[in-house]
Amino acid sequence: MAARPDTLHDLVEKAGHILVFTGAGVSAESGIATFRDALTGLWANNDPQQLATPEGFIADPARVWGWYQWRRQQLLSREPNAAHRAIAALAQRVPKVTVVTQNVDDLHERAGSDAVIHLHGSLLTTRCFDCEKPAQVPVDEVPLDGAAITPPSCGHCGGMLRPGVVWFGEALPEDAWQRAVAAAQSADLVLVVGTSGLVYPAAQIPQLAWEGGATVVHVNTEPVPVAAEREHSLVGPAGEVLAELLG
Ligand code: BV8
Repeated sequence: MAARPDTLHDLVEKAGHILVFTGAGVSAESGIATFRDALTGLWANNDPQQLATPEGFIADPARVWGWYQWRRQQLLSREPNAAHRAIAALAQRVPKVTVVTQNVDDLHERAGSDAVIHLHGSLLTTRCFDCEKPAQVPVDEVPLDGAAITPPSCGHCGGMLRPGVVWFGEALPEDAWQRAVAAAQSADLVLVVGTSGLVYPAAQIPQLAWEGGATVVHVNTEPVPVAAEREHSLVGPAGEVLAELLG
């Protein structure tokens, strides 16, 4: 349903608790490829859903570790975009804003959002694949696009280090999940920004909020089919749409 923008502006002004639920599309204008985009360079012939799994890591640790090191390197040279900044600024004028992201980058934090809930972990953390102890690994070598890099060994048990992200087939962090569910149950407005809604259980969060009586506004470069009342689709790049809606 295409709501008149002024009614959506009213909803933002009157909201007590806004839940902002983001996916890879919110970072697209920062130059970070989304999951659905063809992987760039030498990764083009790899399927992220094969690489982003424990099985993919066990099968070829150097290829998976190299991919994540390359992605970390890319992230260090990227900046938050207007969408991240509009979301961060929202917290100055709404009593409560909760940001729940599927993304593993730190662009919401670098734009100024606090207490961001990461359902799929973080590209910037590392832990041991075996003993699960956290580890610090600099992105010192500049991995070439597509370079395979042997993962470092754990200082405690000698196991292989892995990125601190949630892979397909792995459980989401329980605390993050519970906090996201609680936010969905108490929000009165949900902005769903830049997600294809294909990955579960994360994709349940906007639905939970809608079932709790919230109004859901999708922001996406593609129209999102909206079947119910209290659901709207705004089409366009998140940076432009959010600057207009939240400006
Ligand atoms: C689990 C970290 C169980 C890694 C990622 C039903 C219930 C539960 C599970 C399942 C289920 N069905 C299937 C499953 C399994 C699986 C799953 O969902 N598979 C999918 C593919 C069908 N789920 C899991 O495996 C999850 N774990 O269920 O565990 C369990 C329980 C107990 C014990 C053991 C196991 C774990 C899933 C987490 C996977 N990890 N990321 C990494 O990043 O390398 S997911 C990955 O996809 C990213 O996090 C990404 O964010 C996420 C979702 O994708 P999107 O964010 O939506 O990005 P996408 O590219 O798809 O879309 C971008 C959108 O933006 C598009 O709509 C585009 O139009 C739009 N856009 C583009 N540019 C812009 C824009 N919009 C606005 N402005 C723009 N400029």
